[in-house]
Amino acid sequence: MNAFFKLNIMKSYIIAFVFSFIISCQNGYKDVKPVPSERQKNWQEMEYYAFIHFNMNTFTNKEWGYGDESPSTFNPSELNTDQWARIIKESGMKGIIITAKHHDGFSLWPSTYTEHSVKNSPWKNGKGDLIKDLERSCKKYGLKLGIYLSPWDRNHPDYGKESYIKYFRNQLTELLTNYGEIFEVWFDGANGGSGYYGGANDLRKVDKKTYYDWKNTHKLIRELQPKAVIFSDAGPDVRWVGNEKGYANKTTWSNIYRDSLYAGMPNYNKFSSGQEYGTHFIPTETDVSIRPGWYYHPEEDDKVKSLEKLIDIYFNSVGLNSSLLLNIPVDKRGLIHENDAKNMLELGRFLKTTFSNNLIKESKITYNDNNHSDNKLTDKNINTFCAFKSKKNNVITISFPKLKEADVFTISENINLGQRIKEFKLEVKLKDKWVLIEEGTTIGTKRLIKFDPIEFQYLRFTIINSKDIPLISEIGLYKSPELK
Ligand code: FUL
Repeated sequence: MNAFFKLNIMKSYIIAFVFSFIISCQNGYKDVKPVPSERQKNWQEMEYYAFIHFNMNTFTNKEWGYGDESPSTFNPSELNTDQWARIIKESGMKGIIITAKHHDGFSLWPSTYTEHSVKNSPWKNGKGDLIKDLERSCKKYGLKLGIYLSPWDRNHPDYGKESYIKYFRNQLTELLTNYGEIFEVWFDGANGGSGYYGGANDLRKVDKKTYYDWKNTHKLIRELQPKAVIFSDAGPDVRWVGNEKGYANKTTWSNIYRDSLYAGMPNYNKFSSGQEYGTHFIPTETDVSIRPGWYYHPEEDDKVKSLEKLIDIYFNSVGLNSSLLLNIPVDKRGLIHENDAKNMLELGRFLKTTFSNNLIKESKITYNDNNHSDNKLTDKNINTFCAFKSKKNNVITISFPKLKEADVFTISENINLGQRIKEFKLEVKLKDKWVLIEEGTTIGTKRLIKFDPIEFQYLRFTIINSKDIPLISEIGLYKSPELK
């Protein structure tokens, strides 16, 4: 290679290096990979949204239908998607994910690819389209719409064969082209087993790793709905928290070694806290039902989770670097039951009141390294943040001119530049002594710390250890309303 050629290669290396450095630096701070995609950033802002399990099982009083149910069984008497959307909106949620098709294969829209759908039900004389109704109601109430399409179909004769994948993608295409913008596509990990399968009544097992050819299904979704996040145990955008109780892990890294995961894998929950050095950014979603079952069962009318329980779930999901997908089992009438509505609305009011007044705005904020300007931490903008100078022992101190009562502390990292914090503690000064309120590990998008109401003048938050210099976007201190 001659000298001229070598020089040119070196030049292009230098240009590429400078260019990638510019790209990876925002506001002068280098990101710590992996970082969220645009669609993940938008999704992450939603925090709290509804799941609706309403389908054939609502009418057969089951959790999992076999696939042999007659479409004539689906017959809600007062179905009103506006009622769902109004209550969900008033409860403070940002969207709705609907079970368009559950494992029994019944489709809530008049799919052209199957007879097993609302088009053969008595509801609206077979002229109804529940997904269309819901799309309209979501628009009316300013909510986003998401779709649950079960990969497992116990009705379809081809389930287990290659031809079923074509059917699955055809249905997906209908859902992703006819109902406006979809914010999330939800794929269940439960698949393969006994079923009706068009009358075969047999057992069909599939290789969960390979059968669905997920790579090409994801490609299709990206083409049809580029802004939608895709959920499954393995992501690629949002992953399962690993339990259905409503509780995220105390340690939750959004980073994970994605290639070690697949949907429906055994012992999934072992991976649910993520890994500090995971290669992909895939935050968790916490799904839980407001009742014991996912579907409506009249015998559970008095088993709706209480306000206290729902608050605890909210703080342990949204407050642990996850999102909360709260399931509402719509009843046989096609309405959110009064008992569920009551507790959902109470939670909405509680959250609204709690987070309406950030007491930190009345305080003076100081930092151990004097490197910051205050208002960045309370402006509700993730892109304005405080960067510390070192990775260890950074302290934010909050001082009030006189005693203040509070019981909730919140803190957020600028995850757009990568999740970093791995150890922290929160203390308040009582009678000249620092008293520990909470110590923990990860923060990520949001950490909510709830403690017994306490009066104090000084509070300090110490970021003990961090992967790289911590970038803090927001902090908050609140006093929640008393529960009656
Ligand atoms: C599970 C399903 O099998 C349940 O029926 C429900 O849909 C839940 C959200 O996911 O895996």
